[in-house]
Amino acid sequence: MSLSDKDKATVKALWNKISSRADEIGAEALGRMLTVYPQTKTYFAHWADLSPGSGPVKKHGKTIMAAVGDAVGKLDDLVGGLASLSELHAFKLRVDPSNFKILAHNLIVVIGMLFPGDFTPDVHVSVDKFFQNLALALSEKYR
Ligand code: HNI
Repeated sequence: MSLSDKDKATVKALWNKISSRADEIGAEALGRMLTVYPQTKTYFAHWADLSPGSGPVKKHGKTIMAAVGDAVGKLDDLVGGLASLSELHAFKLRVDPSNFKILAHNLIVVIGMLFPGDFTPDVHVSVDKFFQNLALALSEKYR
């Protein structure tokens, strides 16, 4: 389901509130994904430490959230905006696209956890749609 103008405005407003803690959100979500969905660890086997709060988890959490912030600026064309990142995950990293939804889920959990007052049901709906569309855009180059 594509994002309505209201969804886009809601996502942008939320991002303005949470972006100063983006690194923390990314690290927490990535650490949780690797712990709760251990099948995702296979892609990061070359890291020295995959446990929550480790150096590589913090560093990559920051990288992921920079890309999420970039996507917030491209809500009108997520497929085009994320094309090269999709290509990288499809052909170089060979990440099964089902994992994008798993990370999206963890990001939503962490945003709700760190910003309980802002994460109303309406915001939850728009943010969920955003991450589902982001996951879909990242999956675009697989076929
Ligand atoms: Ni992902 C590298 C963004 C989901 C596995 N990933 C990146 C990079 C960005 C990025 C940015 C760095 C690219 C570069 O070096 O040019 N990844 C994102 C985003 C999402 C996502 C925005 C979804 C929200 N990636 C996932 C998932 C997995 C994944 C779900 C696997 C479970 N990504 C990787 C791996 C790398 C990676 C593996 C290389 C990391 C490294 O350190 O070698």
